[in-house]
Amino acid sequence: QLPKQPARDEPRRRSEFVQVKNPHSDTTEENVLYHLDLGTKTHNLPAMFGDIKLVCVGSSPNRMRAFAQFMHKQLGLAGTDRCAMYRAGPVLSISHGMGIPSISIMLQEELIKLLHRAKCRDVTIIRIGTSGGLGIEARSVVITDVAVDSSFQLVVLGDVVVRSTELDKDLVGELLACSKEIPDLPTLVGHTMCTYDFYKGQGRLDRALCSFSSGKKREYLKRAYDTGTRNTETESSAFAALCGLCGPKGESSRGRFHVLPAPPCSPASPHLRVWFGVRFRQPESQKRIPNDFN
Ligand code: R2B
Repeated sequence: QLPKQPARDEPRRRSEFVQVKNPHSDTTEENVLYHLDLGTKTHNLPAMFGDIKLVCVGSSPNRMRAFAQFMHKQLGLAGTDRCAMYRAGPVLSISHGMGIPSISIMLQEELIKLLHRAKCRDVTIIRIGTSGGLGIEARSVVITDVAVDSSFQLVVLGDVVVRSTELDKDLVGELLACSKEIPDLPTLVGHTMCTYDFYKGQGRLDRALCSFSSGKKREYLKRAYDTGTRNTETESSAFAALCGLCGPKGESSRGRFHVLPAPPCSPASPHLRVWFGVRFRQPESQKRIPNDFN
């Protein structure tokens, strides 16, 4: 059984704009997005980014550059903009580093503010990443329906707050439908377990210091599998919670989704359809050592 998900914080306004939940934002004269090298006084954000519809985030800068180049070609665009992020027409491709602290800084404090300040509408945000599969065929794509950890807790000024980490069901369904159009790409929907640490959090034995047995590891991963978890990584809960809170569009697209370890697409939007056509194949040399419980 899944740990019970908390209710969403509050009913959201049916707005298609990306929202920030910050009572101080209207009184802040200037927003500096330090890690993106952008600011509201130095850049005309609506002119630069107001037409963005799809944001793809992932930990590796190289992967996000490759993805932006692919989209650039697919969309038949002439020029590229590039800073710490890559832009191909209505698609932004941004790396977020590894782990919750890193993705939280990029996503919450900067990307969401950027989309809000740029007055973007109808934006979909997708995380493309690698992950460890649990009891599934190697190289499968897992479309995350919910990100789980022991409980998604954030400490804000010393207080613990709990956020929902459910992702958008409609989009999950659309992605799955699109995956069927691509031969030889095993794709499934499952829960993604987000851990604070790639090694001990995911029961890995190939560590510098290891205090648990392989039996204990197997028992732990089997327990995760039994709750519906099909892969593990280190960013999804922050991703899901932040997108859920700031989703640009009422019900249908507020949750967004998150795909691991390779991307798919959706019949609903042309951008998603193109995106789904992309197939990142992990080179043999980068193949992960399976971390399975069998
Ligand atoms: C999966 O892969 C990376 C660690 O190698 C990290 O970003 C993650 O969650």
